[in-house]
Amino acid sequence: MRMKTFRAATTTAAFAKVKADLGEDAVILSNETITDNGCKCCEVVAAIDHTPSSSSSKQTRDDVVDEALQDSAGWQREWSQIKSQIMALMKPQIELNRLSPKQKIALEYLEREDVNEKVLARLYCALRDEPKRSIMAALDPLLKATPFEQKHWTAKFQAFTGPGGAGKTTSLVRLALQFKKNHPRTRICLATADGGRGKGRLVLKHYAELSGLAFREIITREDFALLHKESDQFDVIFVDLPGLPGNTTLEEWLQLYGMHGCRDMSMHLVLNPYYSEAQFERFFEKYKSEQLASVIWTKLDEACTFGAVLNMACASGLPVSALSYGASLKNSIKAASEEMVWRLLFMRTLPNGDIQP
Ligand SMILES: Nc1nc2c(ncn2[C@@H]2O[C@H](COP(=O)(O)OP(=O)(O)O)[C@@H](O)[C@H]2O)c(=O)[nH]1
Ligand SMILES: [Mg+2]
Repeated sequence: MRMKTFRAATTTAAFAKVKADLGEDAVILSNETITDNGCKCCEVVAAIDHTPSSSSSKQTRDDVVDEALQDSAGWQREWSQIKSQIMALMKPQIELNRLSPKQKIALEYLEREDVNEKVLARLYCALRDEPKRSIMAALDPLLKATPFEQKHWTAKFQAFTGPGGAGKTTSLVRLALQFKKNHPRTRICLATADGGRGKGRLVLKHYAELSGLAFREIITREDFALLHKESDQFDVIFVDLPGLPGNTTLEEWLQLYGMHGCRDMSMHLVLNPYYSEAQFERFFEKYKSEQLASVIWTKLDEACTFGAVLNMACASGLPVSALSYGASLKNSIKAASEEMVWRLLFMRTLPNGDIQP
């Protein structure tokens, strides 16, 4: 048996080191938060029964590329066949002449705004042969908003997840400060699980100190268990989660940190509207979780179409809770309403009234 100790700023980073060095079969013997040179970090002791095989090192780079392409080419061919068959089945059924001229214009407009084919097909089914039905009547059931206000979001833990750079830390700080402004006596804690020494951690710490909010770090599952135990002293705890590395899914990450199934937690997925369709599909797989409760859209000021907001609402069934439209800390995020989203989609109007070119 080979035993080795790994240290890293976070549990995720330490586990990644274990995987890279000892492989998938490594057994974790301990996982603790320790202090190293005055900084908190995670120490994992792992062991493996055998020496990892080095057969892969005999492969040349060309072998590896060939092997990967062989696999993916077959898979991609199959997928694109399925996709084109589905589209071929659907397309002829979308007969635009079964819509009124007004409905047709609305559908064509939404297509230009990057509303995807699945959503357009649903709208078409709701409108066809009903020339008097308004586009809004068909759209209404597809998208809901639950404004990010204290009365709507009552769980003790409000966690922010999503890809790196999406605007999680920024939105979290802005929304926490809004809670504080609207209800000054609320006992708020800002907790970071995003990298022991990362920039997000410093931002959160800075604003917590500046605004008299409590601050906690979550480096291992022990830290979260501890925070959970002391959670009675806070009314709300905002948790900043990291962008997840590699193939790690949100569910796996939550299991690792003991947050999986935490009943008193609402999780908000932070996204930008200008990712590609393929990227959205990937994020959808990576971040899907029973614990997700809403989507927060950020960087609206940098987007030129907003179809993604509707696409995501239809695919996930999640309400939109906040809309962010600027890098500055003040006046750049609003608790979402359905009207705001429709203005965004149909008039390219941001929640502050600015119109996107
Ligand atoms: N233009 C614009 N920039 C934003 C917005 N929200 C966040 N940012 C910027 O995006 C960058 C990444 O944000 P951050 O909160 O650190 O992302 P995280 O990695 O998801 O935590 C920062 O420079 C933010 O100032 C927004 O709504 N509009
Ligand atoms: Mg961050």
